[in-house]
Amino acid sequence: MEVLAKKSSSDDAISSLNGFEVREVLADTREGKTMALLCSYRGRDAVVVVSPKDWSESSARSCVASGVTLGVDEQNAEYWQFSACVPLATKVSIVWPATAFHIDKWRPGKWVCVRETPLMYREATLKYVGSIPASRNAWVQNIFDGLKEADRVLFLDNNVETGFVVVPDLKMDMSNVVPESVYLQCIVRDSSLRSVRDLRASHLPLLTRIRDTVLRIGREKLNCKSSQLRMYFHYYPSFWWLHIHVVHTSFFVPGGGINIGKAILLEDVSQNLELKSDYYAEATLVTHVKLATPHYEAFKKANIDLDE
Ligand code: M7G
Repeated sequence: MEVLAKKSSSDDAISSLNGFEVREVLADTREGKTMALLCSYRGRDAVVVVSPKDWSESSARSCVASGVTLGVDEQNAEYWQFSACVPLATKVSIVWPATAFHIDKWRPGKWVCVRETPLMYREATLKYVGSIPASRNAWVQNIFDGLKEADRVLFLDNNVETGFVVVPDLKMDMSNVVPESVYLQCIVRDSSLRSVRDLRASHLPLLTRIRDTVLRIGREKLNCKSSQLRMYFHYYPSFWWLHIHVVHTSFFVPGGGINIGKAILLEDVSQNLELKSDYYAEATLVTHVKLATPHYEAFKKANIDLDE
């Protein structure tokens, strides 16, 4: 596990955007108020994701209170139009050094539907998953080892078989925690569980305990009712270490994270496992994959025609 743990040294610490040079706009999702920029920083690639934190009554009030300089765009009788540069609280997420995996995640591309049979899973997906470097999951190991995000952890049970951690997702704005901003990750301790494909009826007690624990944390610590929290797996996930997304029903999830063919509700998974222990080992799962990514290439390599 030592190999996985990755800590940034103080030399690597990023404390300002000085030195970041924008090379390309990777994604422009105005709907989600997010821009992803490919930058160079100290000779290496960086993905910088910028999104305004909030546009609310208090931001409008502080805009007026700031006494900001106004340049007249247009004036007609008593009607005045201005452009102004107002300071806007902004969430900045940086991946540095960024690999092709991080850059491709943001770059727009074409997606194809995959009707994944168990055979396709074995021949293509598992081979792709086997090729992912262990370092991709370093951030998860760091959380379990208490090296990172320790002060944010809401629940931790380190039991190797039955444990899990509940922690705010990177997408959650921690500077303004209201029920509507709740986005948590619940990650199981057992790293041999990679996705829903690995789940069997024997995992039902774990899933039930996760559900009960998360709903209790929601109620007691985050002021969320059970009816306001959606819990779901991704298939395919980006990180193949089994985790459950826990998201408030009013949270705008960017990047299609709650699309059909991607999100599978925890409750649905539990019911299917109750009906058939190997449901997720045997089922054809309909999902999608982005063209020209290593996962897509694994299907090509296995001579599987995706009819794109
Ligand atoms: P996923 O289903 O594997 O992929 O979810 P997705 O990114 O396509 O949804 C992984 C989830 O983990 C995402 O919601 C990420 O925002 C979240 N996440 C990723 N990283 C690297 C971290 C991290 O370092 N800390 C926390 N707390 N969450 C992370």
